[in-house]
Amino acid sequence: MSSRHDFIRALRREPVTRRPVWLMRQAGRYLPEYRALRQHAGGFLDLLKNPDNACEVTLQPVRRFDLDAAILFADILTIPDAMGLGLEFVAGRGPLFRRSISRLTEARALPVPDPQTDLAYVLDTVKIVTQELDGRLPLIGFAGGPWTLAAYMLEGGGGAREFPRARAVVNAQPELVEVLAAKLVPATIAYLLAQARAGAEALMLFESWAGLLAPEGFRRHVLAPLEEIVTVVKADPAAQDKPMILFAKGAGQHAAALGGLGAEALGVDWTVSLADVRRATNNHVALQGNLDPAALLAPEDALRAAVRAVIADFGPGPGHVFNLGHGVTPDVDPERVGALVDEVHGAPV
Ligand code: 1CP
Repeated sequence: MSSRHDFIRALRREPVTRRPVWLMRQAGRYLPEYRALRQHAGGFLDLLKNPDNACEVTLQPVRRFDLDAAILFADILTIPDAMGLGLEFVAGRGPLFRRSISRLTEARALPVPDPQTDLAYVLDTVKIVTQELDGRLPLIGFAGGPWTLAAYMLEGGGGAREFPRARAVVNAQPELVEVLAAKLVPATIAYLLAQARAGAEALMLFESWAGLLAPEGFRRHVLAPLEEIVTVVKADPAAQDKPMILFAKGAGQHAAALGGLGAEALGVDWTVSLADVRRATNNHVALQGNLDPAALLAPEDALRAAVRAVIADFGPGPGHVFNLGHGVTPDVDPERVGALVDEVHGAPV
């Protein structure tokens, strides 16, 4: 079934009326209206777990800018939280869990959450947002990739960007990562399908810490679980016509393998060329990306030139969703985001 949304059409590599654009972390701290609501609500978790607040935050960027998709305001850490790890959010330190996992017995004892009960707040947000959008824009549902979630669960605390504990486990006790994946894969499948049933029109997996792994670990802990998720989700009538996007940050050299997992699109970070990824994937998948997020800190002329350079790098033909190579940072001036969107939409398709 064809879609009238350019975003969905681009993910299927169909012709578009203009190049679609949305930005990772388009909702967030760079928006004064986000900071105000967050303060009023009490904190990040009070935004996340309250569907009316989460809906409002989801809609803030699409009200302000002419974006082509909304992304559900939630977090990838909702699944480990629902497994009982206890998500906390400490200002200045980011997310962390009250409990971490260090033993096989602890991993084996983790429950697989039922999204209808354990993540009802997310599904309620999807329903409310879908109602509010009323078909004007598609909503992106998402989940974290199993490796990235496992890395947080093994590490426990936030702020440890290099994940030393998680990487030690990959080397010393890879079966612990696999036991976690055996819980996270079915949990993620159920979660994504529930979001699709609640109204999400595209589904994205964030494997944000894929770049930490050596090639063998990447195959075992990133490719294999993602393939299982994509295969099962795609086989379900609830999600058959909902394009999937895989974003494995720092994994540009694995583009060919990622492109063969069955998802319609790959998210691409800014360290690789879209033209190279297109070649590596034989032009069989759509690409989403990949402006360096720091370009939003440059003067407007330089930003607009950087946007045109990404578009030129992608080259002719359908299948490009413009995005950053990672999220909008809190220090960005919202006016720059407006200029970016304007430049993308003004470019020829
Ligand atoms: O107010 C605040 O300070 C909260 C900052 C914040 C926000 C806005 C966090 C905490 N999460 C979110 C929302 C969020 N997280 C979205 C919403 C939709 C949007 O993009 O607008 C999404 C898709 C995520 C996904 C997410 N959370 C990822 C994957 C994407 C990425 O950035 O790589 C990751 C790694 C997280 C964990 C997380 N949650 C929050 C922070 C600060 C982090 C990163 C922590 C770390 O670096 O370890």
